[in-house]
Amino acid sequence: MATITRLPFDAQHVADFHASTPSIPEKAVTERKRYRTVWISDVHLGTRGCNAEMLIDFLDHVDCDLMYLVGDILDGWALKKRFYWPDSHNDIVWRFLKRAKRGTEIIYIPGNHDEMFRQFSGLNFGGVHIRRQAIHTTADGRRLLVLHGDEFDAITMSHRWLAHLGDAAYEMMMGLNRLVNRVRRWMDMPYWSLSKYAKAKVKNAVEFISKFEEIVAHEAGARGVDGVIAGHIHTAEMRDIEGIAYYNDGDWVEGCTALVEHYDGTMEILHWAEEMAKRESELASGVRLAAA
Ligand SMILES: [Mn+2]
Repeated sequence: MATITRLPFDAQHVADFHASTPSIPEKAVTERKRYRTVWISDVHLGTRGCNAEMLIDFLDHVDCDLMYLVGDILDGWALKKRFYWPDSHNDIVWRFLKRAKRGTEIIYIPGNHDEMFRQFSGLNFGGVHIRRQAIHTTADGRRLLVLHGDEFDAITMSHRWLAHLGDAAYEMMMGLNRLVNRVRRWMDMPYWSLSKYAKAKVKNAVEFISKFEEIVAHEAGARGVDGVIAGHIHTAEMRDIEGIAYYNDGDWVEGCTALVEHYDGTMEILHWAEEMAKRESELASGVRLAAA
C-alpha cells in the first residue's frame, strides 16, 4: 500500500468528515423524492424554536441537483446571548455537507441572523458556495432573483417581529395576560386584555406580510427578472404580484415548509408536517392491506 506523505489540507479534512457519523443516523429510504431545486430558509439552528427533527426527516427523504439555503440557517443573535447547540443541530449541518459531497450544488445566502457569514460571500467551503444573492434559471427558462429579504426591513417598517408571532408566543402571551390582570386586580385596576391588544397587532402583522411581498416583487420587477424567491418573514407563499412571480420558502420554526422546483420548472411548496402525516397513513394502509 502506498503511503501518502502529505495530503493537501482540504483532502485531509474531507477524509475526516467522511469517517464522521451523525447522532441521528440517516434513514435508509428506498427512494428519495428528487427535485431539480430545493429552497429552505429560516431554520434558526441554535434556538429551541428550530424544528430539527422535522428538517432531518425532510433531508432524509428529499434529494435535489441544486439546493439554496436562503438565510437565517443559523441564529447567531440567539447563540451570542446563550449557547444552545444540541446534537440534532450538528446533524443538520452534517447532512448539508454530506449532500454537497454527494454532488448537490449548495448555494448559501446568509440572512440577518447569520449575517456573520456574509463577509465570506463569493467563497466556497466544502462544496457550499456563499453568495449575497443569486439569479436562478428555472427549467422553463424563467429568471428568479434569490435573496433572504431583510434588505427591505427599513422600508417595510419596524413591526417585523409581529410576523414571527407563533403559537408558543401566543400561549406565552396568554400566561402573561393572566399575570398582568392578577397584578391589576391587586392594584384595583380594571381588566385590560393583552391578547385583544395583541390581536390588533397581529392584524398589522397580516398587513405587514402582504406589504413585504409587494415590495420584494416590485424590487424584482425593477431588476428585470421574472420573479423572486425570499425567506425572512416565516410565511410560505407563491403568487403572482403584478406579473412578477413571488415565492417564499417559509421556515422551519413555525410552518416547516420548503419550496421545490420539479424537473419541468413547476414550483411547489412542501408542507412537511402534511407530507409526514401522508406517508404515515400510507404506511398504515399498506400494513392493513398486507394483513388482509
Ligand atoms: Mn431573517
